[in-house]
Amino acid sequence: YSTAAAIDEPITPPVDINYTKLLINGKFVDAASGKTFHTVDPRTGKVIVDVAEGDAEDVNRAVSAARKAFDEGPWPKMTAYERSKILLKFADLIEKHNDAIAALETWDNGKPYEQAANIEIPMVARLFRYYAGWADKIHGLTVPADGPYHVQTLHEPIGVAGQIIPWNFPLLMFSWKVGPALACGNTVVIKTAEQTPLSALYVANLFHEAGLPPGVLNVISGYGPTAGAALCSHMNVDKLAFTGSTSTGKLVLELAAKSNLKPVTLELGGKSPFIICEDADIDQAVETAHFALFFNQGQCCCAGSRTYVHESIYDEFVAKAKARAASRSVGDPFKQGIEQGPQIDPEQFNKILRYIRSGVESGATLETGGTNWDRRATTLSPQFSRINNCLQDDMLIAQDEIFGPVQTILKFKSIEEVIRRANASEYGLAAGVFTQNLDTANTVSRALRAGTVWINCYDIFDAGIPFGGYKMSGIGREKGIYSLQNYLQVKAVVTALKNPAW
Ligand code: TXE
Repeated sequence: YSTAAAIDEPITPPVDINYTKLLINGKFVDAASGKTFHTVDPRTGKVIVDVAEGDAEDVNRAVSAARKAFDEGPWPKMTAYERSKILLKFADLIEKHNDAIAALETWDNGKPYEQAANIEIPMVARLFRYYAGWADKIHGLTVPADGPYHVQTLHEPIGVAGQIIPWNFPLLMFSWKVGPALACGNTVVIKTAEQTPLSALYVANLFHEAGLPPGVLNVISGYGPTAGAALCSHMNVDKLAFTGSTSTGKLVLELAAKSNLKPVTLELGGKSPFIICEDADIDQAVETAHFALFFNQGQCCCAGSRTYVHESIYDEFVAKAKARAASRSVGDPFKQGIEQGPQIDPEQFNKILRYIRSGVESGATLETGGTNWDRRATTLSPQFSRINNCLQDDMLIAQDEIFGPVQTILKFKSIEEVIRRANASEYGLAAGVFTQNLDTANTVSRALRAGTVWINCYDIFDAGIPFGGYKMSGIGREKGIYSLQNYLQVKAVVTALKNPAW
């Protein structure tokens, strides 16, 4: 992809799109309504391809298939080792198809191809291998009882898992949801985001090549209020997992409560603080804070979007951070060396521009950017705003999730003060601290109310590290051993002993 032109002459990715239908019961099928919707290239706004649009009826069909595959098997009844081998084979196939999957991801989402090919798709394979490793290590306990009883717990799959994912990391979110669910022996109906349906359909086919029985994984492309809501309300879905906005997360929880009280895990929005102390290595902190915010066009739930810098290094930090933002390479994400592609769609793009305007109107200094990088596409220049006064934490740009390349830099005086300000948010997804002082690192990481605290690093996402939010950033944890709990029921089996003496 190295001979790329500008975005008005977009590079055509070398990948055929073979999978555009819904995957139900092991077959790619049209929507019951026959409807389709466009999936669009964020670089140009042009249609890539039309995709079958699932709605409530298709969700019904998919849930029936998943129910049958769960109740009648073979998936939950297979040996755990057999399940593990299928997950491992799937990971091998992901690796084999890495470049094609990455190309689809970039085409549908606009993220840099190098990021998709070198970081995200390999992480997907890694995550499936991680959960393949768990499949045959899930077991219960024996529990001492106060009487003549033998007590054991069985850790059983919960049943049909309904999963809804967003567009910012389409396949990575697929892996975080599907990996643990399948490893535990559940069956799945997953609804992808309407902006990015392609990569999940592609890999779903690989899953069948790997030997996954029909009905175990069903993939529905479609919209939230139709297909998504139908999945949340379905009486035959035993568990829901959702990643997306906090407002939609509340709806998901409500629909689950109003139907069959299925348990729900939610991974929602954030406004994560990144605290840079006076003893930090400034150059490293500038680069890491830049990455923490601008990575993936700023479209990360855990983006370090409130950069707090100690007053003694504030001016130097701001000058360096501004220079770094101004030098960010923006353009066609298929071109080599491009760090930033277009935002996902005009809706998100306009939301970001509204926040920039609101920041300037309320007194923030816009240091660089602030314009559309390329008027033909939803590609933003990296924005960068500076807020000088501590009192201005109450500005909208310092409170709301912008979900775009807008770095907001605030000044602080003391650790106690910055801890208080960092925690004064409705969100609590992630946080970062840059310091060389062990006591400061310990104090800050223990005091922050956030699901992840990165010290002298950011956005480290190994498969074994749990991820999730405090407060309105969500319920539950994904990845690692913690995600298994989301997909298991615990059954206590109590047996009376005939001869307690033994
Ligand atoms: O999110 P939605 P949107 C934040 C970010 C972004 C904002 C809006 O701030 O600007 O949310 O993005 C499905 N019942 N995040 O509108 O609506 C939908 O089809 C069931 C943070 O894209 O939450 C998609 O599959 N499902 C975030 C998924 O929910 C419904 C990632 C996410 O869409 C539904 C994305 C309904 N009624 C956006 N309505 C993160 N935490 O990473 C929509 N959906």
